[in-house]
Amino acid sequence: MKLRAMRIVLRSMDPDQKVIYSIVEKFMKGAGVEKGPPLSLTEGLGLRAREMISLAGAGGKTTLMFRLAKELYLHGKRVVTTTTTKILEPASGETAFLFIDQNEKELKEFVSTRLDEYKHLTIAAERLGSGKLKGVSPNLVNDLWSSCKIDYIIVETDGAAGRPVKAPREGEPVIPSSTTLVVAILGVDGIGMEVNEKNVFQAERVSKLTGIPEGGKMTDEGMAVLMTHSMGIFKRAPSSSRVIAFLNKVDIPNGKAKAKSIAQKIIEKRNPRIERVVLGQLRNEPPVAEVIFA
Ligand SMILES: Nc1nc2c(ncn2[C@@H]2O[C@H](COP(=O)(O)OP(=O)(O)OP(=O)(O)O)[C@@H](O)[C@H]2O)c(=O)[nH]1
Ligand SMILES: [Mg+2]
Repeated sequence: MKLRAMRIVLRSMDPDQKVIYSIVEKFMKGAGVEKGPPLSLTEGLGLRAREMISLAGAGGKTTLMFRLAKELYLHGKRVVTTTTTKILEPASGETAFLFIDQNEKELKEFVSTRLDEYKHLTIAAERLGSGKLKGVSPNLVNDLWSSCKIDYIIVETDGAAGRPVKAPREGEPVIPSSTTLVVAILGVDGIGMEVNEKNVFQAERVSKLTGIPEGGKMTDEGMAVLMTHSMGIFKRAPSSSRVIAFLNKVDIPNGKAKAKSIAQKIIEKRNPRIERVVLGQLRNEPPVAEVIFA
């Protein structure tokens, strides 16, 4: 068994098994066994053969959406990217084709007839003046999922105005009910930031949930509360969906240590919905730095 794969197994084992495997792992390290290949996003997120993936939170949703779509596209999958809120218009190279139409029937017709040709389509309802695209209804996303031959739909379901930390407002995130996997994202650069409207999205709500006063500094505990609280990042995740916590930007100075301390606090909170914590660096290689199983 490859060393990395073994670490992943270790976290979900009973204590006796863990001891035995730890010994084997130490032996393999000592014997100079090479580390397994870096994890892809598909492996890190534990994606199944077909998924509707909803992205919520702050600090990397759009970056994750297009990076994951590219990875899946390169593996020959049929992928649709879209949003139920707003996204920045994809740069050239981020999507094979961008189709914009306010008429949902037209959008559906385009996906069902052209996805085989393009393999990756981004769809939206409208181009907004701000360089952003207005998204589609969650009903359309559900409809596409049930009626078109799509391997993966990736949906940005939340907005944070570019900040690394947020607390959702009433009605956020807008997660389609057929979602199979919710990826709840926070940027680890949020740790140490002053909780104010400039740094975090919805500072007042963040303060209320975490107990950190406005003007105080965000902590690892505060980030873990935002991730795990019933009114936190993955609120409104359908009960049938899996949930993964994704701590992004571990490439920043001290980022991995920050991410690990948040991950530790998340695991301690034992939220039964969170199946794993992924430490990510979406603008670097490899995109998955580590996976910690709850
Ligand atoms: N250092 C670093 N920066 C990143 C990483 N991933 C994303 N970013 C940057 O973080 C900022 C926010 O990323 P987005 O992907 O736009 O985040 P978002 O969650 O979609 O943000 P909103 O749509 O505004 O809610 C951008 O400037 C990205 O370039 C990363 O892994 N490391
Ligand atoms: Mg975005």
